[in-house]
Amino acid sequence: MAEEKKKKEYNFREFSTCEATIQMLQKAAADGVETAFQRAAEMKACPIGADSACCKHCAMGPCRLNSKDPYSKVGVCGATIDTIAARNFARMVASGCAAHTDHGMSMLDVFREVVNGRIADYKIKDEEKLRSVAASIGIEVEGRETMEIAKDLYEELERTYTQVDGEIPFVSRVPKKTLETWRKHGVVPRGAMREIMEIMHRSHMGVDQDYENIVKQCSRTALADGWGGSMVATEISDILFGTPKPLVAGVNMGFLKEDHVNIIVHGHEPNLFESMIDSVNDPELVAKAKEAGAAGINLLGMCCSGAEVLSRHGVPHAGNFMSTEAVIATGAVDAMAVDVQCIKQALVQMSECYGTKFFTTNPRAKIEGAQHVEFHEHEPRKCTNKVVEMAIERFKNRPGRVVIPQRRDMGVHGFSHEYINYMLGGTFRGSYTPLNDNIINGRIRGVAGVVGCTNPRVKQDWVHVELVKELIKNNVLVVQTGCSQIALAKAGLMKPDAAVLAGDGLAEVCETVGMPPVLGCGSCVDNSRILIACAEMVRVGGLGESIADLPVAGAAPEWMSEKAISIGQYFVASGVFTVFGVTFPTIKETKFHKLLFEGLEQMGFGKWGFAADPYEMARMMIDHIDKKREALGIMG
Ligand code: XCC
Ligand code: SF4
Repeated sequence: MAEEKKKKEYNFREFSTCEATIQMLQKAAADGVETAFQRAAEMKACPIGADSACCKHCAMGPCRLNSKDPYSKVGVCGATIDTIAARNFARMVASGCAAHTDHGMSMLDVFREVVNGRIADYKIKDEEKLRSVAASIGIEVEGRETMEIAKDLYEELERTYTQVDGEIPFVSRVPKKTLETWRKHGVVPRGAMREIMEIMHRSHMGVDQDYENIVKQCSRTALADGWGGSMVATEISDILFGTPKPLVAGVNMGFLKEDHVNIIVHGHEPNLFESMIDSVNDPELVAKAKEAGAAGINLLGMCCSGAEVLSRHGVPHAGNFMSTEAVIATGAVDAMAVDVQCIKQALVQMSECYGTKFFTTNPRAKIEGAQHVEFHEHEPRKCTNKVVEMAIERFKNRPGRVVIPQRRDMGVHGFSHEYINYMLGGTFRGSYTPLNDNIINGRIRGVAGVVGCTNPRVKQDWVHVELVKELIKNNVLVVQTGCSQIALAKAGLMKPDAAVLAGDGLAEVCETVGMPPVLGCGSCVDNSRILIACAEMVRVGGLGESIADLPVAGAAPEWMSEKAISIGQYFVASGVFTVFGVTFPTIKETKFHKLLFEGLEQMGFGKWGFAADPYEMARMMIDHIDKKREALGIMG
């Protein structure tokens, strides 16, 4: 049977549009190694699960309802399709929110120890950012010492997690009218721990069985992610490691170097990466690498922490989520170190096949068969030095042939919300700011956030790239994060000269400012930068009073993770029309689906949309933007 599997022929061009990935998938197949693309092709998605029509919340079940006729049956306890789907959705939000907020909490832990003087390896690098974040939540900054402010900031931000009553600190950044909508519906988050606990409780068997009420808690929990945990992760990372400013950096597998010791860091929390940067630049370790016959040590990122250091320091990025197995097939990766989230268990086996040293580093995320070298923020270099040493060892004894796809894509990355404000902000042109002005005068039709994963159920990168091309062609400025940003970087859209692909109005703005039509903002927690940019657009004026009034839309065209659902829900709850591709975990003819796709908008929130086709997705987003423009009286 296994033999038969290996012989099966695939057309790898159907799996991906990333040439480097295709080349490596072909190589892996020739080497007899299987990847997620083949596994997805062989394992059809479960149709009942895809429709979210099953429940396994208790041992009277699991209960399966009928997707074709969803109201024809109920679960053993009597749960309806709306209850079951809403509860399943709630648990996705809970898990996604937990991932981002736990990441934010790790950052806050490091920050606390830096402030207390117990961590020497990191320091407050961006004092200006520290002051502006503190001021934004009402901490006095005038004439005060940095460390005093930092202590207060730590204490305030801890409330994002631990507060049991009241509102999380960053609601101070939410436009007044948006916040009023949240208060009216009782969805202002108290603290992330409380919201996640409550959503888990409410989705237990026999508790909340009113889908509308469940969706309220979904919003409250998701907002504790977007305006809570994710925002804390972004802001603290900026304070400790520097706020990104645009820089030219490279993406793709061609940045692996055959004559160097190659190390990839893949995951989500920047701490590991920052210390790895120090280790690979340590003269002693560089000397060791040279002794071993290497020309030097070469560090690359993958997935979100990669997107973060790409934005922050210009460290090259090897590829997005669906390239993590493929890159190992190059044989050039001497070590891969991972921390948390989006790490395929299959990477361990893949690494074994190609002799890559694979390390887990976070106590939260061990993988059977992987070597665990634990990373501790108090002595981070112990871990990262060891990984470098092991990588050098592997370089000395590279087992197989090395094949590196010669693709390198340069582009501009690092658009923090501060920089977007600076670039398109100021009050020197007209009554508002150039961004708002250009939206009002119609040069820019609106702004779209295109974000999220890649997924082997669709052709890798293709949906992202086609959608974004269609949007900019129609004068919609695109902001990006995560794996989507990497897809567009590989397609060359992060270069200022990509403005030729934009409509006349957007192209003119890009040429005037010298920016690309697609702005890369960093990792998935950096979606919080997009929220802040939206709040700023409202604050500046001329585009309505709440985020729901703005001519903006969001999309995750190739999503796969529960984190994406949490992100989608917090954008929707913040007032943004958000379209997902691939599949959506609801049945169209149900009340729950109608609430997500229509009802929420009538309540003053945004709403969900779904389209698998990128052109249809673009049309939906542009129609929405036009509808908002019309309501603002700025049509045409
Ligand atoms: Fe993961 Fe964050 Fe999705 Fe990429 S985009 S597959 S969540 S790495 Ni965040
Ligand atoms: Fe079935 Fe209800 Fe138990 Fe879910 S909670 S498994 S629907 S009996």
